[in-house]
Amino acid sequence: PANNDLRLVDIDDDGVNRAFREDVLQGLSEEQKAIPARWLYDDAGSQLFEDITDLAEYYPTRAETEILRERGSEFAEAIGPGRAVVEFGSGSSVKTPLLLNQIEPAAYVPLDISGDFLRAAADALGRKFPDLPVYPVEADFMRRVELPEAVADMPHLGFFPGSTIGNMVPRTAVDLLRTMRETLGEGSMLLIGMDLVKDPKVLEAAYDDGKGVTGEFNLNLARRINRELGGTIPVEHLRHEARWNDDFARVEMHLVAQADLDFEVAGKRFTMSAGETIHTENSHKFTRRSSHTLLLAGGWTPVARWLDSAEQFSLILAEA
Ligand code: AVI
Repeated sequence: PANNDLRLVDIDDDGVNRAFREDVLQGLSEEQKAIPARWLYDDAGSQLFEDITDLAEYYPTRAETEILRERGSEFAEAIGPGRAVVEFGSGSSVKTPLLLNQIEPAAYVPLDISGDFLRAAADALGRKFPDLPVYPVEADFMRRVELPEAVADMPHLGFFPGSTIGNMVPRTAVDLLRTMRETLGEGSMLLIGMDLVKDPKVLEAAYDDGKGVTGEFNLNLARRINRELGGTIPVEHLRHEARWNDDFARVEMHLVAQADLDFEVAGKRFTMSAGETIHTENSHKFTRRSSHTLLLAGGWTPVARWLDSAEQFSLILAEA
């Protein structure tokens, strides 16, 4: 149930990440073992995710970038000039300049929980757009954020690309959309990427690529547990699996035990029978209707929707 929640990072006295340990111990104790997907992103995991975005099978990044490149004049028309663009989780993305280039923004406010990412993103943007005021804010965007005074009176555009919303279960996604609405305020707009339901073969390939990069990304979580929590998980006996769950319209990542396993984490003993899995990620996929329903439940009214030429991915503009 707590799977795919994003919360503040919390380091205790002995340098162990307390929230990580609690999530892992709790998650491994459940009937269906499950660990929240946010723990996939340590340094190694973040690098592996960057590598995933270049893979032939992983279409979402290319599809969304195509929309941003090709449909800019339509965005500009629908959004209008003079907005402060507030990016939720500003990573190191190439997508932001594509948007900023088109819409004549008044300011750019990258929000990120990681100060390092934030400074890197702000510096890169500052070089590309020397005349654009940039106000980085180090914050957990799962909670309401106080925007900088300088942009308080401007109309806001939230930007949440990548279909990251799909990594949350609907209840958490709705909470986040409502929180974003509180952060951005009346009269604001939101431009959000949402990946589309499609042939399960295409989806499973996107999450189980031929080079095994996604497998490494998933297995890195078990390695991280061993590294940071004194774990003895026999990683060589786990296999990466991507599964389409049609009832919930999501791709799930699992680590499947290849034998009966017996291991320790943070001094506690766990067992897995051969074939049993640890569920490590959900990536929900949307239809036109399900994306609109989710946005409406979160307090946003969809006003425009763009797809890439292969109709694999959607970017939706909504208003508060
Ligand atoms: C970050 N997020 C949108 C990616 C996705 O597609 O759900 C994470 C990912 N997991 C495996 N491949 C990519």
